[in-house]
Amino acid sequence: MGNKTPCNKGSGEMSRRGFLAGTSSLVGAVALAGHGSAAYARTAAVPTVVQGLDNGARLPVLIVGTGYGGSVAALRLARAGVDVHMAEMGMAWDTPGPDGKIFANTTKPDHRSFWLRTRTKQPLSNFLGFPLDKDVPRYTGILDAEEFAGITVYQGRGVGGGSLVNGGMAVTPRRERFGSVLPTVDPAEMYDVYYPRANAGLGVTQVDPAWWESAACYQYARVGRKHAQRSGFPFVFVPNVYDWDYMKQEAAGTVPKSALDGEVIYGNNAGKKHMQKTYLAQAKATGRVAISPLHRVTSVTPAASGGGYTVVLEQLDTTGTVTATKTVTADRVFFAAGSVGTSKLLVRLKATGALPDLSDEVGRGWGDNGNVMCGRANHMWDATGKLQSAMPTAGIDNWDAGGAFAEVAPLPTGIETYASFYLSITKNPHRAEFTWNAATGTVDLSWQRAWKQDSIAMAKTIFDKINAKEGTIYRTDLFGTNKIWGDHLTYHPLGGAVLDRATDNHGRLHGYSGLYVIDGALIPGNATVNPFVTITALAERNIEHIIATDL
Ligand code: FAE
Repeated sequence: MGNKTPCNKGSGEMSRRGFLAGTSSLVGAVALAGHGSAAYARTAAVPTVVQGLDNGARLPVLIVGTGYGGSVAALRLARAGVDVHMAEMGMAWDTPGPDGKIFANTTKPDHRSFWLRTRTKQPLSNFLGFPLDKDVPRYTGILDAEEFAGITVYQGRGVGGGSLVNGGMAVTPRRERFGSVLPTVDPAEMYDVYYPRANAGLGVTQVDPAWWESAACYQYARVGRKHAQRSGFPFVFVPNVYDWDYMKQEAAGTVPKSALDGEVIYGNNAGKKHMQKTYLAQAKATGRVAISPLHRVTSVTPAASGGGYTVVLEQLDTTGTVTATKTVTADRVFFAAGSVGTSKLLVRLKATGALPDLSDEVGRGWGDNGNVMCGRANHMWDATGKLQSAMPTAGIDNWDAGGAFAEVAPLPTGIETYASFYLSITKNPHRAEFTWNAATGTVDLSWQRAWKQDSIAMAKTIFDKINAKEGTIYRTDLFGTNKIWGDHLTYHPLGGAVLDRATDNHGRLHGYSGLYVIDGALIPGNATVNPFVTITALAERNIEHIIATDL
């Protein structure tokens, strides 16, 4: 397949540190440089979004949020004959900007990249000693870096939720580990019915191994495999929702590049099957699903008369200013605002008296999926490739022995970095709680930065050994200066309205009939792998039961 990156022959004579020093002047130009691209023709079909949510409307079902849980609920309810309205605080992401593209490039963040920030907050904040963040106009952009006292939680904002910004890694946990993920759910029904249903609905497939072995854009992953195997760690291929045929055409230069142009955390203009192309497209096809983007739900309380719930929504413009406040009545409300969104909303509604009878378990059991990041500096003969597909395909599984599953992640800077980069998911035991802070009128999260030390220790069971075997060192330039570990963040918030604690065993909130949680808030803090397949499968399980018994 074309675009093979030439090996940097002869460069082994240079020392690694010499290289790092020598290239530092390139960073501003290269790591921040855009990948020039011609006008882009949109290839994706997206659902028609209905803007018109009328003040005073009466709705059979309102779904708060349009990520994995919300989209599953919308499709299944609509197919069961129920009219559904979805409120989404983020944008529709169906209209190209002035550059002809819907989404911004990872190496060139702009106003579209961040949710209501005036300066970017990139997960990898530095490169070769240089800070990467820059000023951007405040806009309802796609990636929210939500800051709590001890952790920054990255989340997708827009129709499709996290599916818009994530790496597409679609991992079903090993069955023998499922008991720790969702202890009250029967593994047989999940592995026989709901995981297969979720994988099919999401369009999950595996990269063609023969192509992978020769593709220049996966040289970084092959180096990751070599190092893992030489240290005796199991290396596993991981499915993804990316369209591999499209990626092959990207590599051949016959279609506009997306994953091979580094696109991922600010959206993919092609190739990735995010929810707008899968569940939401099918939901739209029923004719029963309407979506209101830039509508943020702020209150849910029992209606004064006639049953159901009074729901208050703020309509936003793209600066985040509230332009209208609407009040509707919904017979049923599904909370699908993501682990953080749902938890914050429920904790506030309970504390402020809108839903006082919610369980005391609301807000508890939140975890970061044990996320911790690091990079390793390879020798010059182990180039990882200047062309790196932004879609990961593989991981190192040391869960049983060391409590860590490490995704071999891309570092798509457009230059040869000689770096291997990893996002580890670890068996971190700590769980935090969301609480209402009446003084500030906000919801706090009790996560402590020091708790990440457990995750670091688990990740080190893999990377200390690989470094010792390979004679290599950790990168210290990616998360600050002289800082090895990305221990300040998570991509995988889970919990806060845990299944069979804050809700019954199918997501019905205790205390109120007709209120449900159907997103990552149900999972008690750790999925042992990347979480969206489990969130989707659990939503499939719960909505089937709810449709059969409640509707
Ligand atoms: P989510 O997808 O977050 O959807 C919630 C939606 O609700 C969002 O669109 C919000 O804007 C919206 N919302 C929130 N509050 C309100 C409100 N008050 N009113 C109206 N709307 C609201 O929830 N997971 C994987 O399995 N594999 C990966 O490769 C992977 N990579 C990731 C990379 C990045 C950079 C990030 C940020 C996440 C990644 N994840 C990955 C995590 C994954 O995207 C996440 O677990 C799911 O998106 C969570 O799904 P939920 O349905 O819980």
